Amino acid sequence: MAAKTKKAIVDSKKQFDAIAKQFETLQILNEKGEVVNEAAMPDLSDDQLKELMTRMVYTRVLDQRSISLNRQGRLGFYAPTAGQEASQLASQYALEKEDYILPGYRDVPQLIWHGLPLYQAFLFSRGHFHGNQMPEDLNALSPQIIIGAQYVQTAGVALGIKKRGKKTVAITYTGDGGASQGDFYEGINFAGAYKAPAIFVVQNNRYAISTPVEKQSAAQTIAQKAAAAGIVGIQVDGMDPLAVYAATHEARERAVNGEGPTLIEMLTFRYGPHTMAGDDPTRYRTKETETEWEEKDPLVRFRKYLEDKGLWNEEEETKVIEQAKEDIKEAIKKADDYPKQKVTDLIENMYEELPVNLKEQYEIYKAKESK
Ligand SMILES: Cc1ncc(C[n+]2csc(CCOP(=O)(O)OP(=O)(O)O)c2C)c(N)n1
Repeated sequence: MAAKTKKAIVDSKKQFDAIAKQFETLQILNEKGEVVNEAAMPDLSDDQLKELMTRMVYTRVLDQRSISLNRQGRLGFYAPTAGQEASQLASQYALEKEDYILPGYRDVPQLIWHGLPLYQAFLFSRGHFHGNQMPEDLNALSPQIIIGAQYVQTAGVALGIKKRGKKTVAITYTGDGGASQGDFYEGINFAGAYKAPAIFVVQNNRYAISTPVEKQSAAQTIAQKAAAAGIVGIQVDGMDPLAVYAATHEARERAVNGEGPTLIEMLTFRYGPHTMAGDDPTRYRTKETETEWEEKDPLVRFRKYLEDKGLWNEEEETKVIEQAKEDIKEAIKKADDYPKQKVTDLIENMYEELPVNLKEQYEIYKAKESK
């Protein structure tokens, strides 16, 4: 006899709705540049607000120039950043100099603003080992290419910081695709278990190359994945520099106060292709989607906000653009003048002690290079 239908033990709709409610998007500055959440407003001086705008404008120019340098064959690997300036730069701006950054391949701007000289960023793009040699006073690892790996490394770096009793944090960045990787879960879980001072950022730009985020996961938000690791999770409007700054600043405070890691999902968009290696975004997203996101542009809304406060104008912006162009010209020249990478450099930088087969090859190249 068939059992009588009972009321379901789990009300799945109720459960999903409750989760969605907990992870509502934080926004402070709307698309028109109006403050919509005064209570969450971060404590930034006028000079700091202008500095953040300066960095975003400068980085947009750097992106445009990097794309054309790549097309001229003067750069190698390049992952465009336009659209992601708020999520990248306002989060970095909430850090202190001693904090560690563990970036992904698209996160070169955060490294630059944390202290990586521009010419080294260009050498990184060219696959030169010097582009991966972080300056002594720069607490950062070079950009990770293996999707998600930086999450596990960040848990380790953050645990190291904790064991040394330092009041600093380790921050890492991945994309929405990265949040499907095993390393993502291992990293947030480990850091959560040890209450390590880590900030895990997911820049949800809606596509992992051509795969839309909806196909990556059944979860309604990426932020909610924090709950399974027992850590704080928050979703922010990643096109809003003030929301990004506020969420990262608060996550940093929590981390240095011994309250453990935070997972921050930033809703953003990359305007360009995934990389300059040849994907064609028109094959996986519509013009309407692109326009919809361009209307959320972080520079446009922040410019409007600052202009209304009398802190920004066209002249100011032109100055930043000209400065960026000049710096880029100088840096690319410095990268061009830097000694070419030798095969022996590559081998020396890979191994502390060479395996026998490489020892032989190393000697052969050493002899060739000395001619
Ligand atoms: C472990 C691993 N698998 C696959 C790849 C190839 N790959 C490079 S980028 C990418 C998509 C990543 O998308 P997402 O995490 O959303 O980051 P985004 O580039 O959009 O910032 C993939 C699959 C890789 N680099 N590493």
